[in-house]
Amino acid sequence: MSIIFSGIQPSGNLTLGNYLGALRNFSKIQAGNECYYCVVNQHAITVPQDPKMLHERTRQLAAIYIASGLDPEQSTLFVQSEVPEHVQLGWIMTTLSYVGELERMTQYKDKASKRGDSIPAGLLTYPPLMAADILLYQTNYVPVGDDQKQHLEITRNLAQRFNRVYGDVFTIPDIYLGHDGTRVMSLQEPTKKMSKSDDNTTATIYLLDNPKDIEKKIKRAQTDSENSVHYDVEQKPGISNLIEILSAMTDQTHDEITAAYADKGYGAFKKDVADAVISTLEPIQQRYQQLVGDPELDDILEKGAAKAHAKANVTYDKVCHAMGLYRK
Ligand code: AQP
Repeated sequence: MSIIFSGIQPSGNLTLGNYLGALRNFSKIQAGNECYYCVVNQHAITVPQDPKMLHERTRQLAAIYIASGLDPEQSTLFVQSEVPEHVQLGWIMTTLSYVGELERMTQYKDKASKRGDSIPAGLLTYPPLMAADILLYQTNYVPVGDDQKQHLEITRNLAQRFNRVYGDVFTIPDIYLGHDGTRVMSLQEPTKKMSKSDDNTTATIYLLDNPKDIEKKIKRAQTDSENSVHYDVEQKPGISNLIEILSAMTDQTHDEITAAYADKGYGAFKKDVADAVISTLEPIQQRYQQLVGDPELDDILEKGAAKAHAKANVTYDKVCHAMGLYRK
C-alpha cells in the first residue's frame, strides 16, 4: 500500500487538462492505497481571487473530485485551509528554500511575467507550500500533470535537505504520471498548456462545458493547412494536441489514430475528438449537478479535514521536535 497525495487549485473552472493530467488518475490509483486529495485554496490566493468566487469554486472543485470518480470512503478529501499544518510546514519549507532555486521555477516565471512590478511574494514561495502539502502525509506518489515535474523535483530536494540536517523525518515522494504524462495544450495557442486561468475561453475546454460549446471549440481549434492527421509536435502542434486528447480518451496509440484517419480530413477527425470528449464528460457533469448542492458534501469535507489533520499533525510534530521548535 502506498500513500498518495495530490491537490488542485480552485483558481478557475476546471479544464480538460486538469482532468487528463491529474483528476482521472486520482480515482485510478485510489484502490488499495491511502490517498489524500486536497482542494488547495491557499495556493489559489498566490494571485488575487474574488472571495465569493473562491468560496464557490472550493465547493465546486470538491464536487468535481467526487463526480470524476473519487470515492470519499476510500480517499480522504479535504480543503487545504482547514488543516493548519499545511501553512505551518509551508513556512518551515520556505526557510529551507533558496531564492535562486525558486526564481528558476517555470511556473513562477510565467505567472510573474504577467504581473509587472507587483509580483506577489506568494507566487515565489508556492513550491515550498506545495512541498509541505505533500511531505505532511509521508507521501510515496504524487499524481500530477507533466507540467508539475519541476515542483516535484524541488519537493524532493527540500525533503532531502531537511533529512540531511535534522534526521530522517520525510519520505521522499515520486511523481506518478498516468498515460505517459499527457499534457493538454491550449486549443488556440497549442505551444502553451491549457490553463483554467487563461482569459481566452475558446482556447480551453472546461469540464462543465455543454456539448455544443465543446464541439464548437474543437472545430475552431488551431491546426495547419496540411490536412493530414499525424503526430509531430514541432511542425503540427495543434493536430498533435488533438491526437493526444483522443489518445488519452480512447487509449489508442498515436500510430493507431494516424492510421485510422489516413484518408480522412481534419473535419472528420475533429468531430470524433469532440464526440470522445463529450461522452467522457457527460456522466461527470450529471454526477456533479447532483452533488454540488448536497449537504453531504460538507460532511465529507469535514470528516476529510479531521482525518487529514490527524495524519499531518504527526509529521508536523516530528518536524518541530527535530528542529527544536518546542518548549517542553
Ligand atoms: N494542460 C494540462 N495538461 C495536463 N495536466 C494539467 N494540469 C493542469 N493543466 C494541465 C494538472 O492539473 C493539476 C492542477 O493543478 P493546479 O490547479 O494546482 O495548477 P496548475 O497546474 O497551474 O493548473 P492550471 O489549470 O494551469 O491552473 P492555473 O491557471 O490557476 O495556474 C496539476 O496536477 C497539473 O499538473
